[in-house]
Amino acid sequence: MFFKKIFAPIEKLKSGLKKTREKLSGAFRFVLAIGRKIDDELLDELEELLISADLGVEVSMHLVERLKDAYRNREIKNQEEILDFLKDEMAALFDSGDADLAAASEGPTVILIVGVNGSGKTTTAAKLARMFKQQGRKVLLAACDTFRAAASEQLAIWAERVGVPVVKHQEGADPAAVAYDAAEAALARGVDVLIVDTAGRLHTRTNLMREMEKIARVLAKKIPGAPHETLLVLDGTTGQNALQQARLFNDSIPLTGLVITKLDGTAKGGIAFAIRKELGLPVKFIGIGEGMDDLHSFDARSFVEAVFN
Ligand SMILES: Nc1nc2c(ncn2[C@@H]2O[C@H](COP(=O)(O)OP(=O)(O)O)[C@@H](O)[C@H]2O)c(=O)[nH]1
Ligand SMILES: [Mg+2]
Repeated sequence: MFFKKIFAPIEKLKSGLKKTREKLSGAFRFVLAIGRKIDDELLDELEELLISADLGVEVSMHLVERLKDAYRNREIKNQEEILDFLKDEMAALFDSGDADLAAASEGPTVILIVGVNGSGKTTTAAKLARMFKQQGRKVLLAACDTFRAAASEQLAIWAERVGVPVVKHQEGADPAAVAYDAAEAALARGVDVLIVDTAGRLHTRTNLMREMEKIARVLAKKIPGAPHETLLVLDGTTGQNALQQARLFNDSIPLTGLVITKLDGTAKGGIAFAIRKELGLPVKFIGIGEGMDDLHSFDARSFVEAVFN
């Protein structure tokens, strides 16, 4: 197996998602107070609650519709069964096997990391490098954020902590040239995984998207099928804004999955559902802390349990 998924122990997940859980479970207890009848008023309140928990209008309406059907069909008979029903439905919104990573059939597997400035790309690249390294893979990092000198330096510091080499150039260098060198080095050194960190800010959005395209093109020329994964990193604390960013990137470059970071610092964790449903892109990893072991493979069932229990 190329990559073994690393799930967070449920206790760690629960403490990481504490803020989201406090917001959701408290509100649910209120809406689903004991003895309430399932009627339009309750369903309206529930829908509002789900929307306010950043699940998005589409997901919230879908869940409430499913609930209505289930009540009509007598799959559920009273309000005490609602929460479990919703948990099952939410887990079902994510397909299983989602968190798998594509691998090259031979030669290096290339993972391209994209996202806006500050979303957690560099940190995620390093955490991923660590995961692979711990699984005995030979890893190389590429510092394609040449927009600021500090960016390459930040990745280099992480690389040293994690114990993997990094390819970097001077500030202002062509990021595609870094990608080129990194791909060559990956081939020459027999690397298993090349993780490419990129810039999240340029003079214009169009420039940024063009740069991502160019990096991907250069990688593909050197390594067949590369990038095998293009992961969009989203800052979970930005709620609906993260959804906007996801749309923007998804329109410009073919994404294969999402990483939602900083879920430890927010009550807006419900955004994971909205993003999953709207973009149809799997959430592959979640970040629940700044440490190098705080990135975890995403599992819908345990996410739902951690958020609602
Ligand atoms: N609390 C928390 N902070 C994170 C997480 N991921 C990244 N960060 C922090 O977010 C900030 C920006 O991260 P960085 O990787 O530099 O973002 P980039 O600009 O996209 O490369 C840093 O201070 C990181 O430590 C996370 O999962 N949880
Ligand atoms: Mg960065």
